Amino acid sequence: MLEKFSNWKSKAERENKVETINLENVPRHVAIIMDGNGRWAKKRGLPRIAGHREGMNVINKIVRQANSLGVEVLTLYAFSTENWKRPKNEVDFLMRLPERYLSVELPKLIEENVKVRLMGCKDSLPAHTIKAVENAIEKTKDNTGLILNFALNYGSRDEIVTAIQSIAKKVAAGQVDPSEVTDTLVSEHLMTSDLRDPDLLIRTSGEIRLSNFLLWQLAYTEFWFTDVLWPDFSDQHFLEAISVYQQRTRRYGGI
Ligand code: V07
Repeated sequence: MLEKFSNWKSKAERENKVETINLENVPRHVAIIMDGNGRWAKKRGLPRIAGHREGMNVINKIVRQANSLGVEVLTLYAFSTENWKRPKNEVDFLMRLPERYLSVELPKLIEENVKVRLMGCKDSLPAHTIKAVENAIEKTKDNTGLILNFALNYGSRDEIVTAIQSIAKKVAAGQVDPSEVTDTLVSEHLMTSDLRDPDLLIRTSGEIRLSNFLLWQLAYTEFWFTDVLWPDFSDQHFLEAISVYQQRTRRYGGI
């Protein structure tokens, strides 16, 4: 798979690829499962955390590219509720990444009109992590460009359970009739209530599963899987994903 992309690295070819993108039919919400960081490190005899660091560096160029293509929302799966099971040193390192990322990138995100958002259960996140992210949310709240939505301590079944509990309370209190529990009402109780459903899901590193990510929201989404490991993911791969998305959706008239 890597060989397949290696000949795309020349500037001319890259520009050629950009030309094949129809700017009228860019997916409005792209969600990414950024997988393969540990494997990338292992292949090089490096500790897993080196892979996470490298993976973090890839985010910038994808954010910039998504923003310039006119993508409205980019949702990145940074940490799942299952990731707590990893070794403590790895979890501690991961929990420092939002601060590290934002200490360098926040000024640029502000400048580029990007709006930072957080999706997930804040309860068990360290205070230093929440503080850094909330600062970024506050500083970018009036930005009108790309919404950069980080899924941190996110799990889709938990999200759906919480939504059901909250609806059930309203039903029990007589505020909602069971017949009023609809697709729309459920969507309104999810963490993504004010975002459209993803148009395109990308998962790197060859795993073909959802791993408890946005189960409800991905009902009609186009999926694009690649063997490329997240630290090796490039602008070219992102364009390839969008190009495939466009080929698949063209027959529906770009709706
Ligand atoms: C994390 C780097 C990317 C690859 C996937 C796992 C490791 C950026 C953030 C982040 C999160 C929130 C925020 C700003 C940045 C991040 C974690 C892991 C836990 F507001 N990368 N990254 N957070 N990785």
